[in-house]
Amino acid sequence: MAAAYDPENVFAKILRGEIPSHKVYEDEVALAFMDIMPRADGHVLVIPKAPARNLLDIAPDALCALIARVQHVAKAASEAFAADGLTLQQFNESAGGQVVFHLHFHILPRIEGVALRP
Ligand code: DGP
Repeated sequence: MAAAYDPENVFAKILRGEIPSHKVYEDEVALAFMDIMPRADGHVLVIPKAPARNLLDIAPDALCALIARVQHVAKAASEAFAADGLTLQQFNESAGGQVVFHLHFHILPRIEGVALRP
């Protein structure tokens, strides 16, 4: 899991404004935007503004700052979508299910009895 960060990944392009996104939260640490292939209503991605390929590629203090933003956005998404629960997902490297190689957390508001879309 030691591959280098590629600044041409799609989320880096979103951060630079080269690709449009539906932003729902932004500060100096993080950006949150709607997933283009939502697996639940209100499926949001939270990414750090600083380059980090995955969970193992970020300093612990930066991760603490980022996870605070994840919690903030998760609360807002849960309220906005009247969720009964919440699923948080985070994938690392191809073997771990990661497709875009800029660290991100999936926030998936959940409704009782409603499965995630594939
Ligand atoms: P993964 O790396 O497996 O966590 O999946 C990447 C996620 O990013 C997937 O749910 C789809 C989403 N995604 C990929 N490209 C774009 C994009 O250009 N815009 C947005 N908003 N989401 C994207």
